[in-house]
Amino acid sequence: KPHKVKDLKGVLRSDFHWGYATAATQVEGGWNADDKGLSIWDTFAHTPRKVKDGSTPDDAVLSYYKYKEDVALMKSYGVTAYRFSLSWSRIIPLGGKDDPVNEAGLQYYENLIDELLENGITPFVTLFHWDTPQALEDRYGGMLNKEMYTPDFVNYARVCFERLGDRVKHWITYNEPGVYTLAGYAAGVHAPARSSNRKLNAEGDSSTEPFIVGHTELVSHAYAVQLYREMFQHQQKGMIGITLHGNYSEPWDSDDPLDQEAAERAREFEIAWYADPVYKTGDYPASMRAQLGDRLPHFTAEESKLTLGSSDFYGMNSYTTFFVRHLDTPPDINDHSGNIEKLDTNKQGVSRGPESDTYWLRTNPAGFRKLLNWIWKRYGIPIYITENGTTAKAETEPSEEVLNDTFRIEFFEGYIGAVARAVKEDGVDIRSYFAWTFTDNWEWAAGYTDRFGVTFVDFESKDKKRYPKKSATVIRELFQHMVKKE
Ligand code: PNW
Repeated sequence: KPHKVKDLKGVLRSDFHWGYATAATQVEGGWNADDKGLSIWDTFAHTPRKVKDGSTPDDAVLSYYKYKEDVALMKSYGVTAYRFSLSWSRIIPLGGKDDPVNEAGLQYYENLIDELLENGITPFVTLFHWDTPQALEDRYGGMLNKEMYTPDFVNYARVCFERLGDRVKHWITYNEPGVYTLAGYAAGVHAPARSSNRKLNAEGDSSTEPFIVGHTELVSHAYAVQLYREMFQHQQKGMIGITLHGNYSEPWDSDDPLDQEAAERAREFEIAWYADPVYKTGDYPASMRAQLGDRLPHFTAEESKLTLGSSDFYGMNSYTTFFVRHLDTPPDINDHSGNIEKLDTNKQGVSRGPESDTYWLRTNPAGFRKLLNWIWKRYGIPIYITENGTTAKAETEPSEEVLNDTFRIEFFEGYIGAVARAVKEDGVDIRSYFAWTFTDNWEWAAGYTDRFGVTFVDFESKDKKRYPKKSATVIRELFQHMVKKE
């Protein structure tokens, strides 16, 4: 029984959506099945030394083949909703607006959506979760080329609205545009692996490309939303928006005004970069313009008008909190964080939280609650939490100890409790919570080594056998307790 949340009975609205989130590349497998085209992640994973364990997502969790079994398991976990992404190159193998649509690819998503609906589970569908068609990357440099890319993305969106929009009422255009740009074009550790860091053997210019690509994401998002609103929303009656990633930043020295400013600047570079144009001003934050000058693109009047208000909700992904300290030196040309230093402890030596199995991720539910408040105060639009979760150390086999995943259980008790307290005590409007993630999966450049699932997957077994962890039960109990009964 949920003990730490006794006082939170029925505080979440009766139509609150909760469940699990996944992404096509991380779970589907069937990487070339039924005429699927390649994505930049297929290319990346098949390049030596890019992925930690040398693995590929060729098979992943085989959910392309096992979706019925997965929906049944999810139903046994009690969910009301499931968030997943569509693979663009499965639907349009060559990606472009004049390239053919692949019926077999669409059929898979129709089957999955129908299976969910028959089981009373609401689909939340992400159009883009990082898997740009390789053909578009080759043809014109993908998102580096806004003029070529935008019509192709809008055409892909149109195909999805036309074919799936009778059944899908919750659309997300982009997942975490900021992680895509910084990991793919600055750090260079994600596809398409561009970076100024020549040690990576990469091409690219990290002082400009992340901001160019970010601008393409915002503008193409805005045009896809305009299309949905003008051509589909009236009849299909769905909602559409974007999901942004943000961790919380706390000042290293909470009494030092320079560290307080640095923490706010870090939040602006990480979150307001995308959120201010969409929800607040139609333009980038002043702190970014001040540091980056013309390396940050300028919105045309039309782009600005179209971007402001282009999301029906705030889609929020967040996992952790950092301490942030100001720097006295001028910003590096390849800095994307607002000229700050990120630290694991504050001035008093307090840790940002217990370590997971993922280097950047530590448990910190208090920071999550502060972030919910920061977003609510700055943007004032209903928040849909679309990802939140953790790995845990030493989950290597489905032993009794591993399946009784205490570390993950404590993470979810803390964070889901923080959601309910933000609603009850702080008055934040929160409408959904999707835990990351349903099963262990292919964690991008970390391969199969980082396990985020509430279901253990035996990747050695031919059929990727699934073993429920206890956290799945705890999450169900938490929401059964906290969601108001009609
Ligand atoms: C998200 N960070 O990525 C993605 O949406 C998922 O596909 C991914 O599996 C999940 O979180 C766990 O990594 C992130 O460094 C990657 O703060 C990096 C960060 C946050 C989210």
